[in-house]
Amino acid sequence: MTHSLFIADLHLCPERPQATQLFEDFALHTASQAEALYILGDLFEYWAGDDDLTDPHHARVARTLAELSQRGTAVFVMHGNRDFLIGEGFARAAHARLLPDPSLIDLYGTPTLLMHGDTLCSGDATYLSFRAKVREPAWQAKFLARPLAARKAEIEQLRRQSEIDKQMKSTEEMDVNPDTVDAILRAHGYPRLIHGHTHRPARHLHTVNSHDCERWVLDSWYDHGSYLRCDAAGCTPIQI
Ligand code: LP5
Ligand code: MN
Repeated sequence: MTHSLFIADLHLCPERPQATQLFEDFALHTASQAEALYILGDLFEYWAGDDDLTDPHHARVARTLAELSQRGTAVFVMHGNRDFLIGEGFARAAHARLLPDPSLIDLYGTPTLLMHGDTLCSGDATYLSFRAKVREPAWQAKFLARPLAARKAEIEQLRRQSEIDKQMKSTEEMDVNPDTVDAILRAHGYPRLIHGHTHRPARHLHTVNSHDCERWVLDSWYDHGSYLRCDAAGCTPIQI
């Protein structure tokens, strides 16, 4: 049956080669049977700019996606909070299309909203002000003009700071805000919602203005791989 697959939060990096191997096996044996593969953010542990395709690990991931696309599966990539600097250079190398966040698609007759999920965590004020800054085109142009090694060093520093900050945040602060989810569902005509980011895989039901909306949260790829398979009959989460 015609179907599409959804993944997020793989956090691929040279330091965890098993995850990259798992992703390659998944791409070429499982995703290649699907009509489309949607990567909803944080494919990489972090992305310092498309010139980082000189890293053999990153080039290998792009080649895998390009091969998947050549075998007939459409590949879509959405930015996550770790890899929002992915640009057209990566998209070209991976034969992928960059998807805006949010994107509303018709998934076998069911309107489905795709997001990374970070903007749903509206209680995380320090993160959201950081996000607003680094999503400014002028800030990005200035950052990308710096040497790659300096950018990577700054990102490593930021990663450490983020881990410290997260220890001071509550679980609720770092999870989605239910009112924000309801507002997004209302604004988009009560679709199904699929997102990642929180690493809390689940199926939730939101009843908004008497409309029942399904919300799927994708799993991360730390201990194992996982994907959501959707066809005209519905969606099923699968661990690998
Ligand atoms: O990623 P995760 O899930 O662990 O945590 C996120 C939020 N953290 C981040 C930071 C990323 O992990 C770091 C990698 C980003 C690479 C981007 C490349 C280009 C930018 C380079 C800038 C130097 O996204 C975390 C959330 C959590 O999700 C849950 O939703 O809480 O947010 C934070 O921890 C952010 C802090 O609260 C605020 C950090 C401010 C630090 C400012 C340092 C100065 C940087 C200069 C930039 C203007
Ligand atoms: Mn994320």
